[in-house]
Parts: sequence; C-alpha cells; structure tokens
Amino acid sequence: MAKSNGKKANPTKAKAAPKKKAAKVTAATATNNGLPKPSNKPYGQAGLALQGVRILDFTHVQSGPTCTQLLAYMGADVIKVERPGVGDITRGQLRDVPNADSLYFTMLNGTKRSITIDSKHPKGMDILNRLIMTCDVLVENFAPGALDRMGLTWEYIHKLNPRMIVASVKGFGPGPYEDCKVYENVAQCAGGAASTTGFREGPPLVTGAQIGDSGTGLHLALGIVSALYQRIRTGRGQKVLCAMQDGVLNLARVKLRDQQRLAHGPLTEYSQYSEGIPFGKAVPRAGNDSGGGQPAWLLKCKGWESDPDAYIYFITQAPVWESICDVIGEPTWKTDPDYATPKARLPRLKKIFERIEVWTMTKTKFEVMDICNALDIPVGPILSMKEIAEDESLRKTGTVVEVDHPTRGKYLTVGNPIKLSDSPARVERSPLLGEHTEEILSKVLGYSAAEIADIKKSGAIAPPEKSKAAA
Ligand code: CAO
Repeated sequence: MAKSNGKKANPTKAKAAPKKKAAKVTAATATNNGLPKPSNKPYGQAGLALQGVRILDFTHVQSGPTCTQLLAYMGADVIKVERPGVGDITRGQLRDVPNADSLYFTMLNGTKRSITIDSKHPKGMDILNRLIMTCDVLVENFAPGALDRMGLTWEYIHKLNPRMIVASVKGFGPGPYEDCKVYENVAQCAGGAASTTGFREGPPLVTGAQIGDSGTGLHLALGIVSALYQRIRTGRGQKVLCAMQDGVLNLARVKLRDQQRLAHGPLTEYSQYSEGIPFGKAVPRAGNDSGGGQPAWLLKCKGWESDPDAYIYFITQAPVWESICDVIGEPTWKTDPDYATPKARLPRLKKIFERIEVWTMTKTKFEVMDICNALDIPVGPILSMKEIAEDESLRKTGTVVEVDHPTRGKYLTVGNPIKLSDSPARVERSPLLGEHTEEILSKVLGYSAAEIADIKKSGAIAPPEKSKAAA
C-alpha cells in the first residue's frame, strides 16, 4: 500500500517528472541487486536447483515421501529417519520380491539416504537434535499429535534452529476432523473428488491417480520451496501445512465452479443435459464428460471387444468442427443448423458421439491419433500401464527411469516430471533400511568412532541384539 506524507497534493504545482533517458543495459553494465552474477557454466553444469538444502525426512507411506523424493530429485540432501528394525511400513507392503523392499517403498523413496533412529530413546533424541540443527527443513506426515508426543514441538524445533521449516501433511486442516488419521481414499471422498467421479447412475468412485497422497505431497513441496525462498529475506523458518482434503479440493476446483453455476441453470455441457435429465442440488457425476468448455467423450476403437484399453478420448473442439464432420463422413453437419454451432450441438451430444464412435471403431486408437492430430483435432489414446512402461519417448525424457537395486534388481520408477533446463534430475534407487546411518552420524553430524560404537550399543539406532538384551 502506498504511504501518504500527510500533505495535500497541489495539482497546479505538480510537474511531470522529467523523462529519464533509458540506459542501455549490456551484460557488462547489468547489476544483480546483490545476487550472484549469472553463471557462465554451460546449462546443466551449474549444480542442481536445491543443492545445499538438507531435509530431515520424517515421512512415511505415500504423501510425505512423494514430496521429499521430488525435493531429492531436485538436488536436496534428503535424510530419511526410520524406526530401527522396522522402517517405513511400506518397505514390506505389497511385496513382490521376497525379502526385498517393495515397489511401494522403492518408487517413493529414491535418491534419499536412510538413517535409523529410535526417537523415543534419549540417545536417539540427541541425534535428532543434531539433525535439527543441521537441516533446513523437517518434513513429516505422522498422525496428528505424533510429532509433539516425540517431544518435537514447533517451539522446541524453532528454539534449536530458528531457520528450520517444519512441513506437515495432515488429513484435515483445523476443524472437527483435525485429529483423524487419513489415507488416500478418505481424502478423495472428503475433498469432493469421489462425489463428482463415476457415472450418474452408479456410486461415487475413487480414482487410481493418487490425488490425495501424491497430490498433497506435490502441494507440500511447493510450500517448502516457497518457505525456503521467504527465508532468504526473513532469516527464519515457518510451519507449512497441507491438509489432504484441501489438496484434493484444489484439484477438484472445477467441480466447485460447477456447483456455483448450478444456481444459474443446468450445466449444458454435461451429457445429462443432452439426455434431458434434470439436475439436482449438487454437482452430479459426469462420467467421461470433459469438465471443460469443449464437449468430449470416451469412444471405443478397433479391438475394444478384447482389449480393455482400446479407447480414445475425443474432444469436439469448436474451431475444428468442420474437420470432424469431414473425417467421420458427415459433411452436411457443417452447415446443418442443428449441428453447425456449439450451442445447437449441446442437446445432441449423445447422438454426435455415437456417430463419431461408429468411425473410431473402424480404427485403432493410434490410427485415430494419427488422423486427428494431422487435422488438429484433440484426442487422447487410453494408454495402459504396460504401454507406458514400454514407451521409448518417456524413457528418453527421464519420466520413466530404470534403476538398479542391490536386493530387488532393476525396477522402473517415475522420474522427475518437472524439467528444469539448468538442473538435471537426480533419480537414484531407494536406500536400504539404515544404509547411511553411520555415514550420517560421522560425516554429517561429526560423531567420533567411539561415540558411534556407544550409540550402537545403546539401542538408539538398531534394535538391541536379543542375546545382549537378555544378558
Ligand atoms: N522412532 C520411534 N517411534 C517412531 C518413529 C521412530 N523413528 N517413527 C514413528 N514413530 C512412532 C510415532 O511416534 C507414533 O507413535 P505414537 O502414536 O505412540 O506417538 C507411531 O510411530 C505411529 O505413527 P503414526 O500414527 O503416524 O502411524 P500410523 O501407522 O498409526 O498411521 C497414517 C498412519 C498415515 C494414517 C497417519 O500417519 C496419518 O494420518 N498421517 C497424516 C495423513 C497422511 O499423511 N496420510 C497419508 C498416508 S499415505 O496413504
């Protein structure tokens, strides 16, 4: 907000400020406002975006690990703290290879280091204190209150390290449900996604994309990077909270848009409208309707009888309507007043898509892609996970990456979907449980060999050996 000096402005005295001659800015004269000069290293060789950022990763299951894995891909040093002998519960969940970390774990914890610490052991707490003092961000997604019960309250952490950012995923924000434990599908249901997904005549549906867990992890990563940026100015850390319900709602915002539109009449782009079925009080499930301003539907392609993924998503974008008419063999629809304009088409969408499907069923989904893309008609093939896993172009861009693991062998993971031109992604395998405990104790925290031996005996970083415990 502009400040007033208390004096009234005198318009008659006011003179136009003399125009300054625009200075010619060259590389030699450019000032950097206190920032370092642009690197003259070739792009991709000036380090990684988050190099120098150290994360104390107290996350588990999916939402938190998604966030810290992405930060690790971007170059942060992510130190994952796990319970001795147990580790992240997902290491053993949905196991496909006996005695090896599951894909559930390995695909969410790449490029991290693992240290085992019993946070409820006094020596474990000493280690955590040192980690808090050396890290920039603590990320956690425990059940509400668990971090406080460990003694790691915001006040405690902030006193030890005022620069520390404490980032949390919780199921719900402050309110009646704030103490609830939450998993993916609970968030999808509470965030408005499930009630608006599925077919009108069927029950609410959850989606396979993990918008509650991974979606909230992505939101948290943005919060953390923003807090790191603000810290450059303020010198202090802050709390970052992402509630899964909020994250899902953010992704389902177009449905809240439609909820408000309902007050002003039916949602004409929903196929329910073209079928003459009245709308109720809340946004209905809309099957495969587009959700945007261009009517669309999912259509069968050649082979659909035996291949469950032989489908194409077809968008009848208004500017290419004439090309659509030509390609499907209905040239008269270009001028027929019942079909020529988007408004005229709205009550006839069902019939239009049935006719387009007659054409798509004569082609494979890839043939439809080739024909329509050449005409600028937006279409999308339904790709199976098998097709995606085998897609050469996704491998080339680093979106699908194969890594090697000491106990499970080679596996595919999703690399960094965010491409930075000066920061190549660092996509590596996940760590074994406690693989880096000694390395972190000595190299990051400065413990001596004697101190480490003492810690080992105490049971703070490994479960006490049975024979010794019994003695
Ligand atoms: N040393 C000692 N204790 C440890 C430890 C360590 N290194 N790491 C964790 N623990 C303890 C915690 O202190 C906690 O103990 P108390 O409850 O006795 O205080 C305990 O392990 C379990 O933590 P939790 O409550 O987070 O785990 P849970 O399996 O009971 O619940 C989940 C899991 C996901 C429902 C819950 O963590 C949660 O609601 N998180 C927030 C929302 C979220 O992220 N959900 C998405 C999960 S992915 O689908």
